[in-house]
Amino acid sequence: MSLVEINFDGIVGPSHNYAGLSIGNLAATAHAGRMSDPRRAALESLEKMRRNQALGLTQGFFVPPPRPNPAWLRELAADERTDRALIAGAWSASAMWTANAATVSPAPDTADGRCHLTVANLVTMPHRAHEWPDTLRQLELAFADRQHFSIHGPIPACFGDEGAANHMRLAPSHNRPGIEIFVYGRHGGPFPVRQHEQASRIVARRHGLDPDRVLFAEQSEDAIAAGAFHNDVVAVSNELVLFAHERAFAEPERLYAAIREKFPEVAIIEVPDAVVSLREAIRTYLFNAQLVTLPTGGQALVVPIEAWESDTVRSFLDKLTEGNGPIRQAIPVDVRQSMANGGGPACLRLRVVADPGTVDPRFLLDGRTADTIEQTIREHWPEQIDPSDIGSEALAKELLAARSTLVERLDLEQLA
Ligand code: SUG
Repeated sequence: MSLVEINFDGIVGPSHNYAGLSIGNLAATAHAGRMSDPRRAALESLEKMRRNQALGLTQGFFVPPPRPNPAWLRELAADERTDRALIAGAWSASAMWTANAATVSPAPDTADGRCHLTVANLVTMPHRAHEWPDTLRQLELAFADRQHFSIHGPIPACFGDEGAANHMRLAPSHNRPGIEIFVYGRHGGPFPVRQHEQASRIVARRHGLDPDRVLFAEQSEDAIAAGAFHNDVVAVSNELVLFAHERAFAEPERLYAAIREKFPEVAIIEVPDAVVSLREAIRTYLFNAQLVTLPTGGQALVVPIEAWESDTVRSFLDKLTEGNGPIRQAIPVDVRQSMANGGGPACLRLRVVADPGTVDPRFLLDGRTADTIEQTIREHWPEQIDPSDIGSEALAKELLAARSTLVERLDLEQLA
């Protein structure tokens, strides 16, 4: 059995829009009311998948859930008197950010030798709190092989859980035992804390992780207050590399010491505030990069184009990749439509370490599937959604039909 890292990207749904629903996510609130381009958004994210695959990486995907969510609108007893923000919540395409779909503990880390996934309850933001039932159905289908995977439902709603966006893993290679780091928030200044400590601890226990190989670290209040609503906006790890902003964690030295105790050979690349300020790091999403191991050796950082276009960040990246360190290459990608809602390259993917042969092949990308997805997007995704269109019955029908066409063409009618 060969365990590799598979990145499951969320195909951007046809309802992608800018309703500004995520308080504390500065990009999303700054773009509230702007016209969105769902077709472009979906094509940008598909292009990212194709490019990563061309690097020799294994690529999977999840399909968007039905939006506007008919079940959620029924539960809200929604009618013409209902608050517009609640209606917009039912229309959100936020499931595209699959880093928030689940927390994943690969088989080499768990007591029963299976890969464990806990679907994230996302309870802090109403527009995301109704994602998990559809996500769970999809995880149960994609990872139906019970010999290799164990899927857990959401943890109790009193503890906010936002999935892999607040979880990092360090291991000598993906297929060897590692340590798992759970990052939670306690204080967020003016903004809500979305990952609760108890949620992280419950996930670690459910997954059967060895307590000696688990670390819990508090995210710094500064980071959340500056707009890093998830840890993956200020830190990312891969194999034995941790790339983080100086102000990412409440007690960085303590965390780094605990990591070094387990893996003395770890490379911790901490970016000082004086080199790239927290504000610039969050504006450009430098850390919301995909840090990947290339089949040719060495690691690459797949960064948003916004980071590439910032003089400060670019000169940092040039120095980083010119040096003799583990990160050899920076690769810019254009996911501007997603970025305008606060979702960079790393938000758009869920990392699962698994043998691709144990995953339902309908969720793995190949050239033909990518062409089918592209054609469906070009034919059925709207070119524009004006936030004032949200609530329109005619548009709702069109969006649900577009999503159904995709699901049928991918032979995923179970998710209809
Ligand atoms: O939860 N934006 C998402 C962005 C998620 C980014 N994910 C990671 N960092 N892993 C969020 O804030 C905006 C949607 C809106 O406002 O309509 C939104 O939900």
